[in-house]
Amino acid sequence: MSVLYGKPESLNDVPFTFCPGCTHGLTLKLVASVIDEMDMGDDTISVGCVGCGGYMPWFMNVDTIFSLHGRAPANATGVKRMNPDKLVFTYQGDGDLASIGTAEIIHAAHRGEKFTTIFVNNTTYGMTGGQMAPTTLIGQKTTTSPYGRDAGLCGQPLHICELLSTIDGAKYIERVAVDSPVSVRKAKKAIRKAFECQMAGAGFSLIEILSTCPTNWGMSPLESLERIRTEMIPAYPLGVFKDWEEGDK
Ligand SMILES: Cc1ncc(C[n+]2csc(CCOP(=O)(O)OP(=O)(O)O)c2C)c(N)n1
Repeated sequence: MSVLYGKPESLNDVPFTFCPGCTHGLTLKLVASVIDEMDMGDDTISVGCVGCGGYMPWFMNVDTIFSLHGRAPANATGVKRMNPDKLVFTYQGDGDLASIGTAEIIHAAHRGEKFTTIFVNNTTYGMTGGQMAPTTLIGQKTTTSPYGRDAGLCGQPLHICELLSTIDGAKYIERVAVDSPVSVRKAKKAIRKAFECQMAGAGFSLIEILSTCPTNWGMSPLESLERIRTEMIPAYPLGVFKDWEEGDK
C-alpha cells in the first residue's frame, strides 16, 4: 500500500489550534508542502508576525524568527541579506501587513528585498476579536464598525496586490483564494512560483490568500467559504498582478 496524501515534513506534530473552519491551517500546510517539494526544509527561515498567523512557528518544522506587529518584512530583510541562499518568507495577516505594517511591506518591495510574503487576508483583525481592518469590505460589520464599514468615514478597502504591483522591486505578485479544491491547488502553485522567483534572486514576491475567519464573521465554516466566493472575490479579484518567468531578472 502506498501513501498518496500525507503530512508534509515541514510541519511538526503539534495539532493546529485554529478555530474550526479557519484556513490558516490549510495555508500553512500548502506552504510546508511546497518547501518539501523544493527540498528546502533545512534551508528555510520563516519570519512570524503578530495575530493568529503568529502561531505559524508553533506548527512549522523550519527555523523561525518572530517579529513585532507589522515588522516581519524588516526582520526578513536582515535574515535574507545575511543568508542569501536560504528560502525566507514572512507570514502575515491583513491587520499586521495592511495596517500597522504598511510602511514595512511597501519599502521591502521598493528595495526589491529577495524574500516572499504570504499575506493572509481575512478582512478582519482575527486574534483580537474581529475589529475593522483596512481590508474590511464596505458594509461589513465588525466589532469596530457595528453598522457596517462606511466608505465615507473609513475609505475604500485597501488593495495590497494592486498597490505593490506598481513598485519596480516587486517581481511576482498574485492573489489566490482557498475556498475550493481547485482554488487550493492554484494557491499552492502560486506559492511555489513566488518561492522560485525568490530563489532565482529576482526580487520581492507576495502571494495574497483570501481566507476565512468564521468565528469573527459569525458564520459556519461552509458559509465562510461561500463568503469568499460571493463577497471577497468580487471585491478582490484573483489573478497575477506582476508576472515573473524563470530567466527574468
Ligand atoms: C504593537 C501592537 N499593537 C497591537 C497589538 C494587538 N494585536 C494582536 S493580534 C492583532 C490583530 C492581528 O490581526 P491580523 O493581522 O489581521 O491577523 P489574524 O489574527 O486575523 O490572522 C492585534 C491588533 C499588538 N500585539 N502589538
